[in-house]
Amino acid sequence: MVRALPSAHTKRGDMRRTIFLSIGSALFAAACGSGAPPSQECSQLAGGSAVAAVRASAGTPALALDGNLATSWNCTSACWIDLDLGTVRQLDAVAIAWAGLPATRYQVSASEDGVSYAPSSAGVGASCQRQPLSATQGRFVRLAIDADAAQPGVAVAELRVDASDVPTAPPTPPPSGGPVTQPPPGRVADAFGVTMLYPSVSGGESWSMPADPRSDSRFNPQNPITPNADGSWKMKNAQVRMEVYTSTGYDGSKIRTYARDTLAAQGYMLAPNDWRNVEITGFVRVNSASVPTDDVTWYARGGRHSAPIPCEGSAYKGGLHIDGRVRFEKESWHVSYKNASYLQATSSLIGRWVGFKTVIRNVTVGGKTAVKMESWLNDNADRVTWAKVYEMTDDGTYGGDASACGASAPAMPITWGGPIAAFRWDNAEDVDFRWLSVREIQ
Ligand SMILES: [Ca+2]
Repeated sequence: MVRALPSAHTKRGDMRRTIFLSIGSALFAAACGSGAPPSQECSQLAGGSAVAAVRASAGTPALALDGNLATSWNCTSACWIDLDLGTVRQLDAVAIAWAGLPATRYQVSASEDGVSYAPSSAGVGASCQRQPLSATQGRFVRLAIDADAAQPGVAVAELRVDASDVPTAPPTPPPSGGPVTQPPPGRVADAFGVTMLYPSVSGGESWSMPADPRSDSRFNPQNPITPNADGSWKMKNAQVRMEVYTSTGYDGSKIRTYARDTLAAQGYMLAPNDWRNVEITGFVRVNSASVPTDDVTWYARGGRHSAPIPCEGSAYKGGLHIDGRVRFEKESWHVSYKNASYLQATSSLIGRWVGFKTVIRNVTVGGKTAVKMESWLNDNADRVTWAKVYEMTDDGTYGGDASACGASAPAMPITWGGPIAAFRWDNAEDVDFRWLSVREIQ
C-alpha cells in the first residue's frame, strides 16, 4: 500500500504515511458501511459535503476525491486545488488527509463565484487533520500551497469540506437591545429562581446541582472543582465533561445494544428513564479561554463519548460559543458530526455571567418522530429574561451517519434517551458555573 504512493519523500515521511494508511483504510471501509466505526483520529474525514466538481492548477485533482487513500493529488511547486460545492453553502471546516509529509503550511480561501477568493483559514500540516473555517459562506473552497511549502513535493490523498445549508431566515432574530421572546406567563422558577421554560414531567427524572456538588453521586465533573465565595463553583481545566446521571446512575456495561433501529424502537439506550425530552440549564462565567471561538455545550441523547465505544456517543449538542455565536450539532456517533449554521446571538462571554439552556424533545412531523432543538440565552443572567436564540428540527432528513452504528437510515434522528446529560467545554481554562439543572419535560 505504501509503495503505491508518491515516493518523493524521506524515510520519515514513509513512516508517517504507513501509520496514517493503517488508520485511513479502516476509516474508508467504515465510511462505506462495511465495518466498525473509524478511529477518532481520522473520523472527521468520513463525512464531507457533496462536491460537484474539482479543479487544480496542476496534477490530477479527482484523485483527492476518489475515496482511495492510495491515490493523491500531487504538486511540487506553488499550487492550488478547488472544490466546487455547486451552490453557496455555509463552510465549517476542511478535512485533509495528506499522503506522506504534509505541507509545512497552507492556506484555505473561499469564493462564491470561483473568481474572487477571500482567505478563510491557514494552517500547518499534520498527517490527518480537520481545519475549522471562520464563519464563511462560499461555493468554492481552495486549498493553496506556496512554492516553499510545497518542497520537495506534497500530496493530498483525500480532501473534504464540511458545509451546511445557508440559513434563508434566522429562526429567531438575535436580541438587539432586549429579549425577543419572554417565557410564557404562568411559568414558574426552579429552586435557584431560574425560570423553567417547559413544565417538568410529573414524577419524571430531574436533577439540580446541590449546594456541594462534590458529594453528589449523580454529578460527575471528572475534574476537581472548587467553591467560590458567591456560591458558584470554579473549573480550571482545558477539557471539561461534567456528566449528570439519571436516578438509575450510569453503568455502560449494562447497555445491551447500540443498534440504532433498536434504540429508536425502545426509546432509550440504558434504561427507560434515560434523559430524553430535556431542558438543560446552566450559568457560566468564562474568565479565560485560549480558543475564544470554542464553545460551552449542553447535550444529551447518548452515553459516554469515547473512542473505544463510538456508538455510545450519540448526542444533540446545543453550543454557545465564547465569541457569542450559537448553533446545534448532531453527533450520530463519536465522532461523526453534522453541524448546523451559526447565528450570532450575543457578544463575547468573557468575564460575565450568562445563562444558557438546551432544550431537546421529540415531536411529530409528517406522522414520524422528529427531534426539536432550541437554545435559549439569559444574556444578563437575571435568571428570568430568556430569549430563544436558536431553533431547528431534525425530521430524519438532516445529515448524520447512523449507518455506521447499524441504522437502516443514515440520517435518522436521535429519538432515544441516553443515560448521560452533560455540560461540556474545551479550551476555556477558567470557568465559573452555577445553577445547573436537567429536567425531563413535557
Ligand atoms: Ca485519493
